[in-house]
Amino acid sequence: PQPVYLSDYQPPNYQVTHTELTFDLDPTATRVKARLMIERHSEASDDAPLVLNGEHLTLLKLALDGSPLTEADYRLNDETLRIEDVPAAFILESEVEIAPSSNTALEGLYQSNGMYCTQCEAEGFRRITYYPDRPDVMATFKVTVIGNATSEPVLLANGNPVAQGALENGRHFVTWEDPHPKPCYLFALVAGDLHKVEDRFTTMSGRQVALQLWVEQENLDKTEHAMASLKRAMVWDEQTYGREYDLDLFMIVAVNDFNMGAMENKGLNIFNSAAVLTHSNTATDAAFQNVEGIVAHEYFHNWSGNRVTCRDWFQLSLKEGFTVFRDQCFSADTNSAPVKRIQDVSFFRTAQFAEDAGPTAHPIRPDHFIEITNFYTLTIYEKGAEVVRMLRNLLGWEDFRRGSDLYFERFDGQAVTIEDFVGCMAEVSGADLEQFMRWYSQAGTPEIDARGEYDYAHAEYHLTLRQRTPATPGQPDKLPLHIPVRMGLVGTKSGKDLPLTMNGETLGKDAVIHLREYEQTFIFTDVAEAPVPSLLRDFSAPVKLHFPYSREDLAFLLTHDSDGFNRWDAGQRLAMLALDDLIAAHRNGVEKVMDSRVVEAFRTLLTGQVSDKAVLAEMLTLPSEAYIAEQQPIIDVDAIHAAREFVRQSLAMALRDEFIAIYNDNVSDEPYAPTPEQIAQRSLKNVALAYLMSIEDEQGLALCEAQFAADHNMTDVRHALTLLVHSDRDDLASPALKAFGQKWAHDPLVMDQWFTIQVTRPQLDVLERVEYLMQHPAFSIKNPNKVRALVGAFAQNRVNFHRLDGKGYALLADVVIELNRLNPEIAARLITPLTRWQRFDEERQQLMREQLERIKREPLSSNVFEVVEKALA
Ligand code: B3K
Ligand code: ZN
Repeated sequence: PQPVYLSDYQPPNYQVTHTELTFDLDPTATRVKARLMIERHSEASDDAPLVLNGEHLTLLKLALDGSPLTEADYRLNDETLRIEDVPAAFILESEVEIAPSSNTALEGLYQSNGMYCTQCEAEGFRRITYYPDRPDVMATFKVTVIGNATSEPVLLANGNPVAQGALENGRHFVTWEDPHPKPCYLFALVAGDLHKVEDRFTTMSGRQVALQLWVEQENLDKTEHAMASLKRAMVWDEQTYGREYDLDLFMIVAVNDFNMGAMENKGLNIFNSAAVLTHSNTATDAAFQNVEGIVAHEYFHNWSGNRVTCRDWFQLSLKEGFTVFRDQCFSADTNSAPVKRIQDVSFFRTAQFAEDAGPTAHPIRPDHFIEITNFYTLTIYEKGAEVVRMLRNLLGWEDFRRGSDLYFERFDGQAVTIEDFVGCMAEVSGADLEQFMRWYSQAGTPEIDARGEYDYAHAEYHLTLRQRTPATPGQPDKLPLHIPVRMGLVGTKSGKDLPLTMNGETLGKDAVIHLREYEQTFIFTDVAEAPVPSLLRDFSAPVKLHFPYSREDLAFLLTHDSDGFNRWDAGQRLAMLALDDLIAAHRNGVEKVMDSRVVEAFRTLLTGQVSDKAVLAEMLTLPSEAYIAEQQPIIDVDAIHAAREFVRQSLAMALRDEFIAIYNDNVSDEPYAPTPEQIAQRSLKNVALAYLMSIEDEQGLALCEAQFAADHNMTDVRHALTLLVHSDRDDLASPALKAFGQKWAHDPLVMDQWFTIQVTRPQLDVLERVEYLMQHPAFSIKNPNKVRALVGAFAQNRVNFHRLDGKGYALLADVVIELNRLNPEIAARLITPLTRWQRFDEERQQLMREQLERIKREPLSSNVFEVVEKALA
């Protein structure tokens, strides 16, 4: 497979102005008729050939302006259909046959639980019909879907229904029209035995929009939260960005087999059922919040993605980075803003930093790829969102909003680039964003080494910041970035933020300084007392910041920093210092001793300094093993696990009574609601329970069993079950696990949780459980949710996946090899943990490489090929 380069971009020679499709559905022989109105681009040469994409299609008919074409008139291969000689404007008609029931890749038209659905982004439309499958070709669509009236009573596509009726042989049809020109990746079709929940929304200009959520019958009671989330998102986008919905109908459909979370098809969003269905008995608080965020994300794409789309797939972060930023802000406004930021950053620093440090590191705008599907990454999405957030912070909200208005107005109905977006921001604000653009082209996580010195005699504080970005594949040398560092100086006597003065200018108590050079010293004057600097507040840039804080400094910031995010981060840094010592002790076979300063810091937290319970729950949560691993030069899986367990148990023993008190104070029998208040209470209570269970405290065990037995809501039940299964008390865990599995055998989303709970336990019997559970009737390798819940979750279980006999790696490779044939997109994602081999000890490096080599010897999809090739480079 050959890479595509951004620098080779050429505008299309032909535009499709209008597309008419007719689908005659059949599991093994669906007929797709296309009627395309095509025009040559004014700048294209007269003899430019027409080249259409098409894969896995059987061509039955082809006609140009009504005249049938014969094989002499065109050239066909596995990927393209090429017609040399075409007029400046013409109608091309084609008919192809496809087989949705054998489409296990879940791209194009496929079947899920008997129902038909589509996934076209990025390049799936070429599996439906011959077409210029690229986002800068935008057409209006008219689509007729013909199906069996009994098995497919519901026939959906984008836009508004304009005609419907009965046909012979028990068949019927519905015709849909979408008046908004769109690229084909936003096309969607759904057909099946679906049931709807309906609501209404009145837009800010007073238009009525019908909202429909389509699900299988048994899921009708799981739609309320998604519908409520949708309405909140619609209001938020009007109030925050002035964006109104633009069709009379907005539909969401839930399907069980879906590669990603969801897809923003115009007017017809298709969702992985896991990303839309919730019920208090089946979904956790985290799932409720996830659903709210994804529903909002896909809805927000209607403007940031659909009305204004990407010129080419290198610009993917244009729509994804901006839309993630929008959904993050929505969730922050709807729930607890500090907790949302803490959770997002915590995930980002664990997973995106790891991606940046590995062999698949790439810029937010890559300059080449083999398989675009491999680039739906944390870098494109989450780092892209961090960069948009930096723009918001650099410009301030008002200018950012004016830039966004200009962007939507100027480029409405167009396919554009990242320069177009940033250009609008620069134009409205007058800001110089030239150096800032490097964030889009330079890969890797920048590191800032900070040093500070207080000069008593002159009442000055000197802060020196040095930046460097480590080399990444293909980018050995890095240029300095424009990094906004939000900061304060916290007085050690007063415990308060000190006024900041630089070069005679008063900056307030919380300011943004701009690091643009490799090294810069910032001198603050009139600093009345010795301060501790609070740097990178609210994670103002996606970087690693190092400062030689003492443990006393961190304990001080933990209680005095005015920035909630940095208070949390001080706690994490303090815990990391203790963990580092313990990891070293474990490696050296020295007895582990708990740092009493950490215990005292936690005691202070537990005895009432923090009023926001959700924030407190986050502050009491230790850095994850994955995050700790990211901080180590070489990952020692066992030492990390042992050190973290030691800290957990030491805290639990020292603060047992406090944890019991917290638990008891936060038990509630109120009816379940996914409100921020209830979620905060549950998370705090459950953090306390986890500490108690880490020492298998009798009282903790009793509370845990009671919480499971009370069966009040899935958050509490799942947490209690997880703690039991992850404890050494198999006598209690086994019956609970069995009861849970029997109770929910009919519900695939709950069974996914049942799988995950079992394969994330730390005991060393997990590999055998995975093998056993892969034979369970509720498991299917063809369903991406199942693969993620069982195999994906196992590969995150660090002590078990990284077993020294290499069996964990071999198991993952077996599954990758099988999925490479069935679903290359999921196969390529699943390899990720193996690609990180360079981070481990030599023995494990060797074992991981062996499995990568084994995969490489297979006949590979381009998806898996690209990842394995990079991993072994
Ligand atoms: N835009 C989709 C991505 C689907 C791509 C799958 N190959 C989901 C989202 O970001 O909203
Ligand atoms: Zn998106």
